[in-house]
Amino acid sequence: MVEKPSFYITTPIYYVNAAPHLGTAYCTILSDVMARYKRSTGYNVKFLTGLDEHGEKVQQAAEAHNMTPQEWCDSLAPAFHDIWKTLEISNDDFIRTTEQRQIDAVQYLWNRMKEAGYIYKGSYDGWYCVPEETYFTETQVQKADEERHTEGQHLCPDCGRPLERVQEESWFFKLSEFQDKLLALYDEHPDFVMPDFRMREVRTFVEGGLRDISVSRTSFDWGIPVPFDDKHVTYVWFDALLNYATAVGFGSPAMADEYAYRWPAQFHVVGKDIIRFHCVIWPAMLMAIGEAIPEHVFAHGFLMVRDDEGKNVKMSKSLGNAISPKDVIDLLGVEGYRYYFMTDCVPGEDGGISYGRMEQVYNADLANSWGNLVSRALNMSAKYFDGKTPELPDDWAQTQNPLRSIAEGIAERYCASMDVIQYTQAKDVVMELVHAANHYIEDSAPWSVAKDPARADELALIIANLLESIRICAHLLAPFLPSTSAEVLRRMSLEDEIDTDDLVAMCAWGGLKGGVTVTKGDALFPRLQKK
Ligand code: ME8
Repeated sequence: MVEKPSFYITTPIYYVNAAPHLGTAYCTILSDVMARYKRSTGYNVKFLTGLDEHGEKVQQAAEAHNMTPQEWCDSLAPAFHDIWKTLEISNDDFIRTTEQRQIDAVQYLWNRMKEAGYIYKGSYDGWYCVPEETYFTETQVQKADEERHTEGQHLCPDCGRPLERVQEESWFFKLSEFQDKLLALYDEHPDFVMPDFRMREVRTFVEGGLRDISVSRTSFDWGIPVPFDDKHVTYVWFDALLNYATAVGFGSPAMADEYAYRWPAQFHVVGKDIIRFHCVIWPAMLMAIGEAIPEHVFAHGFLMVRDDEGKNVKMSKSLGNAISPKDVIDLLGVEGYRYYFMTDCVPGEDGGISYGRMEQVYNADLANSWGNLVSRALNMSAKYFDGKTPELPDDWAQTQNPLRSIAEGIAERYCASMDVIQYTQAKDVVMELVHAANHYIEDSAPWSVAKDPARADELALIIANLLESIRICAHLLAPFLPSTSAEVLRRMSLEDEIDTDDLVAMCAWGGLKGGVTVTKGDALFPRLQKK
């Protein structure tokens, strides 16, 4: 048997400084849709998410709650597991950086780095932003302070929060030696960073020159000890980035086959805030120890809240405009939630979200179009064909009709968008068929055809064309609406098609089963009423 190709996709591992929020859920659903889509197109997928549990930020959050860092992490981890389960996240693994596998891998990394000659001991004297877990030089801070007129206060150039002065002995990683190699990587793989405009930003940054980075700390102890210098703990990002390799067996002799099969990853999905770590530091770390570089880093934008004047503002608790995942689930249900964020926010760009828009998208696409189509077609089939799909002649699928024309090549067009995470476009491809099918009902008026027994074959064909369109759309919508699609297929007695691994073949016109039970069922997406 030929082994399926591997597709390895990851989300960032989230800090356990607070409960999961809409932004972390957005990134995780984005990755989940890709994982589900790839499973349906014949890949053996590994989808990883997890938690970033070390570092000063987590230690401070624990102290603020009178807990040890480990107790604090253990107390928050279930909230992440729960929300991912609720949101139908299909991850195959969940890594926590306090697990033994990560400690072993990070210590192995240190030894490999030392052997390769890319680390050295020095002393760090500069600024540190704890919320961002990022170092800044004197010059960077001065420049940002001047621009912001901070009146002598030193604030983080990225997030604007107060900085900490750090003066300590530290191990350094020779990042400065990787400028040319990184530029060569970007030249050879222009889609290493997606979308394009992010690739250009990364290149410009690297062209500006790279400095060695401090990768260990001595002023606190919540981290993985450096194996040959136990006064030092690993800088949280040097630890966190490695999680992607750890989870597929980096450094573990027992997992050598798995590592060979899975590594490098196909996609790291991250937010735009952590691009430099993933597109500069991470590939340089891998180059230093001679490991393969991941194929793509996809950077998504941030969720912004649309205010009353239609302007996008950052979602924040202090502005009082933060929306919690639970609020959205209460309004739209889990499937409506997934559909809204995946099809209405353009991946890669900042997304302006609002309750008004959520209701609009839900009602227009899910209640009035998709839900309504399924309900009308299934009802008519059950009503006119005695609770069944119509009995069909062998050649029924050869007959030309407007739906069949749209369905031809639909899976290929959809895949072209899905492969590059253009979900909004992929959704438009499917919706074209959904809308056409709704129009087809009006145009063909099955209720009048049904009145004339002489037109029974015509009626069977109309209903078959509708059901076949629904079958295809259910498959294509499955990554966004997994439960709904499974339910639609079950209602048409097509349970064996759920979880297909050959989407394109599955979407070829003509797969409908004739003469099998059809279940009407409840409305899939009841219309939201204006409050
Ligand atoms: O950075 N809109 O973890 P983190 C969309 N531990 N996405 C958002 C968002 C928003 N408003 N706010 C956050 C870390 N995110 C590190 C990662 S990986 C080796 C280590 C998402 O908990 C976005 O994907 O701060 C961002 O990159 C991620 O949450 C940061 O999560």
